[in-house]
Amino acid sequence: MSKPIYVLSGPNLNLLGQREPEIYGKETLDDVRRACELRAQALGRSIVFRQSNHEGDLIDWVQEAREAASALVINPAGYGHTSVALLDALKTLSIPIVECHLSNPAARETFRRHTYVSLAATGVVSGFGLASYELAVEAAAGKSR
Ligand code: CA2
Repeated sequence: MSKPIYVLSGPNLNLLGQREPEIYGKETLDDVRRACELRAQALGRSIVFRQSNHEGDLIDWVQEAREAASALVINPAGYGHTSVALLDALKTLSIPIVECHLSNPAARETFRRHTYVSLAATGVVSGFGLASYELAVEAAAGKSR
């Protein structure tokens, strides 16, 4: 049995479905969790799905994933654009890392064009709403065992 794929979401994503549906979609984070579980199950894999508004929680979970996960999917949200500490944690992993965004940050404000997380990511999925997470889980499963 493989280790689970960790699926981590950063700040404000707990509000998904309640604000700015034209950018982030109308689904809630619980809908995203269910979709990821189903996609992982179809691939014979499992997930650990967590969200936090706190940078330190995300860093602790990335460190946990070093031993406990087969691959990591992360939507770092705003911290992707700001957090060298999160990048440093990600760089300690030797498992595949898939960066995931609901929107396409490259098509938005210029400050969203750079993410520190991309420097550690195996690949990036952006712009497909909830399906970005499903595709990211699929990519993570395909890159790990
Ligand atoms: O498109 C994404 O998934 C982002 O990671 C979302 C971040 C943003 O800072 C990134 O540039 C792109 C923002 C998440 C905010 O989440 C909200 C959810 C519901 C309502 C308002 C914000």
